[in-house]
Amino acid sequence: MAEEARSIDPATLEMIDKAREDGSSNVFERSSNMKPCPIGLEGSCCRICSMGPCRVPLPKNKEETAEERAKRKGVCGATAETIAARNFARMIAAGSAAHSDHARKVTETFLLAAKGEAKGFTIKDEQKLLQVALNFGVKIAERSNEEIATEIGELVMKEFGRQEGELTPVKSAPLKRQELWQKTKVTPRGIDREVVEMMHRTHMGVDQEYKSIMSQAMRTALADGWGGSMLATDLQDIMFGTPAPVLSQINLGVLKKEDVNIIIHGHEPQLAEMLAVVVQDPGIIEYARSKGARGINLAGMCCTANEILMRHGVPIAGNFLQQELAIVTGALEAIVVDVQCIMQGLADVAQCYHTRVITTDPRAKMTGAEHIEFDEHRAWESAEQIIRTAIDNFPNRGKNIRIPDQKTDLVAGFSHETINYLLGGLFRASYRPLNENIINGRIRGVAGVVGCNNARTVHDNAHITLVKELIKNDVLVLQTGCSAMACAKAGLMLPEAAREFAGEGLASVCEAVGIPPVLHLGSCVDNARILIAATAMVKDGGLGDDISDLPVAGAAPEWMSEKALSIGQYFVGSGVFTVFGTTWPTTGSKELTEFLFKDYESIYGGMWAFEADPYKMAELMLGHIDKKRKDLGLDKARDRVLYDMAMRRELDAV
Ligand code: NFS
Ligand code: SF4
Repeated sequence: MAEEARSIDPATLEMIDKAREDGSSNVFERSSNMKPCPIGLEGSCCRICSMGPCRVPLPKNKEETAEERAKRKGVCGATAETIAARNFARMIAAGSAAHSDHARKVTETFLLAAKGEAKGFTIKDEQKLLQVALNFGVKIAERSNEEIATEIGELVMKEFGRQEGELTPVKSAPLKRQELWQKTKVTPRGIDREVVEMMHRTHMGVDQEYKSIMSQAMRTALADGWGGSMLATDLQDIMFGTPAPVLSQINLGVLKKEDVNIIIHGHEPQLAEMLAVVVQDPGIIEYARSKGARGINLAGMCCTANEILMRHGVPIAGNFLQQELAIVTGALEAIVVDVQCIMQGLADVAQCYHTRVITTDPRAKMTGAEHIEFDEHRAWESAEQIIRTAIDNFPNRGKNIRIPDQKTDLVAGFSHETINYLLGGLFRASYRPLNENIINGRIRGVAGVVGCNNARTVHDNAHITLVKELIKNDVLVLQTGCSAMACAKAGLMLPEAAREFAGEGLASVCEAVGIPPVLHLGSCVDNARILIAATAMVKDGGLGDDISDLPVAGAAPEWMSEKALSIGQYFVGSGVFTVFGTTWPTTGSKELTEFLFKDYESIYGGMWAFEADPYKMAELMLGHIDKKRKDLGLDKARDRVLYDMAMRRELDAV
């Protein structure tokens, strides 16, 4: 790929150039030098036992004869179907494990906070506490928040090791969906149990029927979406506050030349929350000044960034592919990381500059980085030590500093609770107005566009192109993760974007409610918020009685991580048509791919699709949304929409 085709973000392109001038490596350069293995890419390589690795690639450019097909097997006799399904299922298990281990860590901190053993962490959102207590059947009565929280924490902890029955949050799904999961035997029992069983069943010589493997993969993914991820979001909201709309800025231009710049990167919000508080401490600011800085500038990267953006308005320096480029500015004193999506390349890049790479989690260390462990028991002290380390590094800055100008305003903080409130008002919070506008056709449907960046495709391009196409066609877009960041950089997360980019119907609704046409719902574990929003739409009526009836669709146009596959799988299992871009990991088995793309619809009401071109991806999603509208008898309603003043007034009155 030519250099200029690597990203559509000018800040990113400027820093790729600077990295080249400075002789520093980066992900874009490395991806040019590393060709993906075509056999692994299609899921046709099995290396789960030492009789292999066995490669069973689909023959290229010719039809396979039955005889050739029969020979395409691993040493143990495993077929291409089994091999591709095992690979796919294991990726889902890893993704589910990542989200859920994040949830476990949050639960541990939550319990410490409830018991008053984590100074600085408290119960911030009482209303959410009571809501979750209700979900878990925890008695409220005269009990203190701390008592209630302790019981919730203990019950949540048990969800990980639960051996039988059903995960508690599964009961938040529409009834029809729960029945379908019971009937198809994919209701998750315990979070850890499903991941372990998936690993067992994909061990050499266990489950060797691809549909059966994929059935457990579904259960493992549902244990993420309606388990780990949902629980992480709930407990984080209780501890740190449920997000409400907040104005901030995004892109590398949020770094400040005169300040000590610290980026917090990764996924879990605990340390980031504490850093956001400690950087405001007058004593620590004074310390920064004593080293010649004007102040301290904290910014985020990847999903940790989304967490503190949503709750504190902390600016975002960039998404996944920009992490090394933040160092290349020469103005970054420290990049502080916890878990997930952290490139080991950071340590290499940092060698060319003064930046200190600081790992903080005992589960995630990095050769070439320094480790300052974050201890929840003494959260303030840990955060202060990290910030002082960054401040001490300020005088070591070189002369070679260039911070791109680009930064864009955005409004974030759209939790399910906020959407409910914005639409319905405090006293009759509901999704009714959204449903009504879908029914009357001003809004054609709702799309969740989520997921990563991927160096194998043009950075940010597919996200922005797809989302622009969707809102132009009156589809309200809900976003999380690095995808949200891409669209925020393009200015799509401002109320003004409705007039500029959205279709007439969607724009009129956004303007009446005062929201952007693209709503930022948070980090990737916050995809659970999309499940809850979809459920609320079902419960408010008029759009069928299951998520699979709704005119909605999902996409991850630039996915790269195993977590994204787990997310996609639980969306599909929840009844959502879900399209992934970039590459598709099961193309080595036509049968398995057909099963996921076609047969899944009759089983789960939702199915996978693959499409790398964002325009075609939009067409697929719109086609699905229109099909659902037709099934609901709403295709006529759309034609009748006229935008006169009477309708505007009626809309305002909703
Ligand atoms: Ni989601 Fe968020 Fe980004 Fe992808 Fe990584 S940061 S958890 S995995 S790359 S969206
Ligand atoms: Fe080969 Fe079978 Fe071993 Fe896989 S499990 S590496 S297909 S022998």
